[in-house]
Amino acid sequence: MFKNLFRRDKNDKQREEEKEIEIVEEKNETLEESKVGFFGKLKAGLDKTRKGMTEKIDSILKSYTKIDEELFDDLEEILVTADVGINTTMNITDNLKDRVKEEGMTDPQGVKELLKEEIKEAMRLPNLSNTLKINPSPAVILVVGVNGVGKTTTIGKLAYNLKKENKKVILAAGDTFRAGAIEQLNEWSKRAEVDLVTHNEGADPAAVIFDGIQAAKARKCDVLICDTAGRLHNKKNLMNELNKIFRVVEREYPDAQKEVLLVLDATTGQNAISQAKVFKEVCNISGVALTKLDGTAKGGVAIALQSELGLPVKLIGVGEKIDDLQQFNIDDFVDAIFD
Ligand SMILES: Nc1nc2c(ncn2[C@@H]2O[C@H](COP(=O)(O)OP(=O)(O)OP(=O)(O)O)[C@@H](O)[C@H]2O)c(=O)[nH]1
Ligand SMILES: [Mg+2]
Repeated sequence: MFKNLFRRDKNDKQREEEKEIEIVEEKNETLEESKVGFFGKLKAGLDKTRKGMTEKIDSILKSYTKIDEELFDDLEEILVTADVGINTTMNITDNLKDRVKEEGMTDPQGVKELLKEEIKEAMRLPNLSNTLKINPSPAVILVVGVNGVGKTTTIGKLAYNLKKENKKVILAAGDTFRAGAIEQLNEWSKRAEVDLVTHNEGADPAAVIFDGIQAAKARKCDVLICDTAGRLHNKKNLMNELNKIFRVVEREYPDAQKEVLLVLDATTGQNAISQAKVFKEVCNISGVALTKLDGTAKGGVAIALQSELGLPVKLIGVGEKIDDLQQFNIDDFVDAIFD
């Protein structure tokens, strides 16, 4: 009797364990699937950059029988054309030449793997992380950038992603300047199912951010994301306007994590780099969201931003849909371009 009971117990236990194993396997599969989905989307989004860079590199390397100076010149041209930037390109190829010499490499085909490693190395920044500064909560993300780069869209997508991670998110419609901007953010807040704080068109942006902070505190939100106007300023006006907002955040939310996220449109290539330089002079940019990578061969901009300007790319836009924003990761990014 006891033996039977024990046996039944044991069988039950075994069944439970088997069930657990099944569940774990299922979970791993979904993890695998989402990893494949993530990487597939990244690869698709970087398709044009891959064609402009890796396919050209492949055909150049095939056309050489030995590694010489001319080969490096051709590689440099490809990198510069992909908007990697001249200084970064020179650094990468100088290091590449050293590595080729060190390893006594003679086959041009071997250069590709070394180049990939050197690009990753050039992008690695000491003491800088590619992860958004939002933990532990609460956090404020101020989203800045010029006209039409994708600020509002990126905010909508980011709110959606954070909500999926069970974070309580609130948006503040700090772009009170452009007609229709508040309504556009309202649409995104509905899609992402997060709250929104607004004032009327023409109101003081700093007052909207102030109210956003009060709402975030009262509703115990994890992340407050603030939209700002992308009007083309001169440097002084831009500085004054942003500094007013920063002062409100510092005063009203001193304990919150602060991320100043500069949105740049990858399709504008070197222009994006110039914008980054101006914003860097005006305020403390802590990260970049690089949008519209899906529509351009200029994905090399990400390499220049990291390596030349020391600005960590934190998010990348690979399409217009709500789930087309990804966290940036150096290895995934370079692998997606090269593999
Ligand atoms: N293909 C593609 N389009 C994008 C991406 N991100 C934004 N867009 C598009 O870029 C356009 C401008 O986006 P907005 O979010 O309105 O840009 P903004 O910076 O807020 O513009 P202003 O408010 O006028 O300063 C929209 O048509 C978006 O759909 C992206 O990653 N890929
Ligand atoms: Mg906008």
